[in-house]
Parts: sequence; structure tokens; C-alpha cells
Amino acid sequence: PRVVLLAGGVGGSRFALGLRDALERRDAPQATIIANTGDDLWLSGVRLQPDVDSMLYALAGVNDTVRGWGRAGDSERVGEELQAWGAGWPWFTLGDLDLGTHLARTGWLRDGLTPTQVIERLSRRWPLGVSILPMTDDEVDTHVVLTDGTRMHFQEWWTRHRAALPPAEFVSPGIASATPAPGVAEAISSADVVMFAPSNPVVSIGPILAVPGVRDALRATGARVVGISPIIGGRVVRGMADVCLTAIGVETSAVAVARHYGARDRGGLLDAWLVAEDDAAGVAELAQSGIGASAVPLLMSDAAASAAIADAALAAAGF
Ligand code: GDP
Ligand code: FO1
Ligand code: CA
Repeated sequence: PRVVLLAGGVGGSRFALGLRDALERRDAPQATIIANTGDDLWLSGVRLQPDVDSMLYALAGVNDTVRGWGRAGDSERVGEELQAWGAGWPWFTLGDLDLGTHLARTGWLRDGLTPTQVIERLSRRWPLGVSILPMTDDEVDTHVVLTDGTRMHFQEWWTRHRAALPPAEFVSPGIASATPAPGVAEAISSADVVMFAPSNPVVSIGPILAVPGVRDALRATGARVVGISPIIGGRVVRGMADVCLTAIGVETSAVAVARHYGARDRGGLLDAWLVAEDDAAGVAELAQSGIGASAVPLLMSDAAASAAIADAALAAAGF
């Protein structure tokens, strides 16, 4: 089947590894990943795309699996020098190998390539087995507006303040006039299955759905749309997605996140939803909301576990 995956960084890339494995075991594997670019930022003159890079590095097998971002075995000589100059953000680490990616990206952007073309070039270096598209070529970096009205880039709120400052709102400046990157709407339209990775519903999947045209493409596609819950037993597995959910008035539970996406036959986006076994009680509740849910192990402890989840998602879509 032709699979399209909407994904953020860590949760998205862990699932993508499993999906690739699951598809390789079937004939004609074909997957397109639509990556969140709401996390993107300019820093020290270079363009960073953290979720895109997490996906790229994980699929290439060169990611730092402990930290969850950046390159394995990276050093920080350039970063230390930038700190000495007082350049960049003291709380934001730029690894040497990672900076190589940012320099290559920024150079190509300056040459006039689009983000889509840059990601295509970056992807040529390794046999990724899937293609990565940014959700949009427009710059729509997420900002956080705090309850006291202060506004900052999402990365400052997330990495400097570790999501500890109460958010009132997440905003995506420019998103109303953004367009889906070339191939995004087409991939969704021609897919057999669309999956929502177990990614942050607010700041990873949210920005993708906010690009004008994406929601319509999802509503119109003949594909089955299957989501995987990033919430297990009322908790985020890692990270601070609960703070983001609370800010938009959604409870941190597998059921509430599914209802937030909504049932496709009731104006929402989902045909099916996978919850963890701990959340099996929610399956009946979701059936009443028009979402066909099933309970399977959802902890992505290793590639095999992620592949089993991908298999369950394919099965939920009838494959
Ligand atoms: P980020 O962009 O790096 O924050 O990563 P994503 O948005 O792609 O994914 C973050 C989400 O992944 C968090 O909300 C976690 O709850 C979820 N997550 C992390 N590990 C697991 C796991 O093993 N299983 C499931 N179901 N969700 C997970
Ligand atoms: N996360 C941190 O918590 N601290 C960092 O210093 C940091 C640096 C960094 C550099 C490049 C990159 O691609 C990602 C980086 N991240 C860092 C992760 C990232 O900011 C966030 O976890 C995600 O954007 C949230 O999805
Ligand atoms: Ca992210």
C-alpha cells in the first residue's frame, strides 16, 4: 500500500523506522513522510529544521538515540566558539556534524532551492527507503503566547524553559497564506493509508493540519486515515505534550486526543485510532464517537515494537 505518515520529531521518527520495516516485509513498499516544519528556526544565520532532521538522521541510522535529537557522537567545538562570541542561544546546543547539515541547507536555500528541494538533496546521502516532504515550503515557525502575554519562539519555550511557563496559545504566523509543499496534497489524495504518528498533537501534528489544504485533502482522500495515540495510560511517554494539550483545552488521554482529531464521518479526520492496552476501556467510548479504535501495545521500545505498531495500523486500514 501507498502510505503517507504525518509526523513530528522523536515520536514520529521512531514510528517511521517501524513503518519502514513493516512495509519492507510487504510488496511494493512506498511511504511518504510529511514532516512538521513548525519547529524550524533561524539561529546564528543558519536554518534549522529539527523535526525534519530528527526524521532524516533516524532513517539514516545516524541519530543520537539517547538525547533524541542531533547526530550520534557529535562534538561541540563550533558551538562553544559561538558561545564565546555570545552568538546564538546559550541554552541551545549546535553540534558540529549537525551544523554541517544546517550550513548545507542554508547554502542551498540561498542558492534559491526550496525547502522541499533541499530535503530531497539531503535525503540522497543515505538510502532512507522512504521520502520526506516538508508540510510546506513557507516559513511558519511556531510561537508561544504565554498567559501574561509574552511571546517567544516555540524552541525558546521548549528548550530554555522546558515548557514550564504557562502557554495561552500556540500561533503559526503566516500559516493562513501558506500552501502545502509540492506533492503533499497529491500524496494524501493518492494514498491507500494515511497515518498520524504518535507525535505531539498540538505542536507536531497541529501545524501540519493547519496548512491550508491539508485538512481538505485528508477529508477527501479515499485512503483510510489511522492515528496512533501518543498518550499511554493518561501520560505522555516522553516530553511535555501534556502542557501543550492542556493549553488547547484537550485532556491528556488517548480518548481526548482522538476526539480532538475527530471522526471522519462526523466532520473530523480519523477512521481508526490505536490506543495502548492500558487504554482499552476507551475503545467502546470512541466507537460512540464514530472512531473505530483498537488496543495494542504502543510502547516503541525498539524497532521491532515500532514495526508491530505499524503492522497494527496497516491492519486497522484493511491491509
Ligand atoms: P518531537 O517533535 O521530538 O516532540 O516528537 P513528536 O511530536 O514526533 O513525538 C512526541 C510524542 O511522542 C510525545 O507526545 C510522546 O508522548 C510520544 N511518544 C514518545 N515515545 C512514544 C512511544 O513509545 N509510544 C507512543 N505511543 N508515543 C510515544
Ligand atoms: N533540544 C533541547 O532540549 N536542547 C537543545 O539544546 C537542543 C538542540 C537542538 C539542535 C538541533 C535540533 O535539530 C534539535 C535540538 N533540540 C534540542 C531538540 C528540539 O529543539 C526539540 O526537542 C524539538 O524541536 C521538539 O520537537
Ligand atoms: Ca517537534
